[in-house]
Amino acid sequence: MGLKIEEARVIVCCPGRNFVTLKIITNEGIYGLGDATLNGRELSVVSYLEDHVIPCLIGRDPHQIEDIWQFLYRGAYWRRGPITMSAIAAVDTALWDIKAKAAGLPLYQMLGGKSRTGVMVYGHANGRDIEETVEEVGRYIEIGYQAVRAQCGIPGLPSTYGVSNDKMFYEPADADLPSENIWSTSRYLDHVPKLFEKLRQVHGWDVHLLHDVHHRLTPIEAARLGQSLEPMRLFWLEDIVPAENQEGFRIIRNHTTTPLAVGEVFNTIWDCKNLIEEQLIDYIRSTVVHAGGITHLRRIADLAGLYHVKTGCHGATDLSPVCMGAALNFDLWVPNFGIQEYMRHAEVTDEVFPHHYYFSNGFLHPGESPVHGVDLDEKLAAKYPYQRAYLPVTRLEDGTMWNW
Ligand code: GCO
Ligand code: MG
Repeated sequence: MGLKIEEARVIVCCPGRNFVTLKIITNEGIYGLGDATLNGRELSVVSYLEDHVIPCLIGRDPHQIEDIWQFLYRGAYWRRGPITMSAIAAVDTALWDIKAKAAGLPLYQMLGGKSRTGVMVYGHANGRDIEETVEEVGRYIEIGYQAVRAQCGIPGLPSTYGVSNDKMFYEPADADLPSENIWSTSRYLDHVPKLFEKLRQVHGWDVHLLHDVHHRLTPIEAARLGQSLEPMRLFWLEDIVPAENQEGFRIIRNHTTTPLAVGEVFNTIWDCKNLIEEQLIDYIRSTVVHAGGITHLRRIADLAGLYHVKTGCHGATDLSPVCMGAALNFDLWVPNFGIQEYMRHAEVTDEVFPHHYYFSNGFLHPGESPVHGVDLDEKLAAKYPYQRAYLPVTRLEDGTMWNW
């Protein structure tokens, strides 16, 4: 009779933070898991899956990954967008998981095998001021990281993106209603170069340093920041402007050789087509859960490869271990791999999502188990029900709404 999708359900839990997981179960008992977490908008994806996707899956052959992907994307008429693409990603990831399980192979083998021995990751160091941030970068280097993202408090601003009390874990979705951050571009642009000068003085040139601007600048301001950081040789400068206007990157590119990374909020290849084809960026940040799963991310990576753009998948804690497991298999295979973000999950998250991937000497390894290597303990998950949590919003010092 062959393999058939018999049942699919969505599991929402909050072990430390909210996660949405799709479980697809087949008539032969093999099941697959896919991450569908969209930070601050979790329940919209749940509804999309339960009300509009799952009814179409029952009875299908789970091996037909491409056809099911096309059915959910092309067949929906209303295409793209973060809710739709996260839902499609969850289905796609779960189906790849099933295919790998049925074959008895690790997922990276299904994609074409290993292109490298491990996946270089970067960690998140942050501090309230330069001194504390320099110390935190040192801690990451000590535990083996070869690449570290550095974020620092800005004098005169009460809070800043990326700076938290817990140094190994950062969760920005911190309130029942959006909290408000205050932003000043001039204070920021004056401070950040001082941080990286100090980091190079203290930690030298062997460590890769990264920084996330989190969509706060305009192209010409971004160009100035890129220029001022050139002597500090960053691995990348991330999300330097909001990227709806892909052409805006030409201004930045014309002024600086600091490498640019963008794309964690992109959902499809159309969001980065011009950026890639015009070689306006160096790293594409899209990842499995928000960009339509492995099937679509592979298309983005292949396009990027033609234009010397490497991958740098998003890996914040709001992406569940299921996404991380799938991303690591993808990273191990993808020929134009750059780096993988790795923000450690809370212990309780790891307990709910037992997994085979492990960190060693600055690299993550997906493990050799068949499938993507991540499971979900449903009984334990049930002990952590959903809690509404919003990402913050940002205002300028005069009260104007700005990009968070
Ligand atoms: C990153 C990201 C995250 C996002 C978060 C929002 O580079 O890791 O910018 O920190 O803010 O994923 O949900
Ligand atoms: Mg980012």
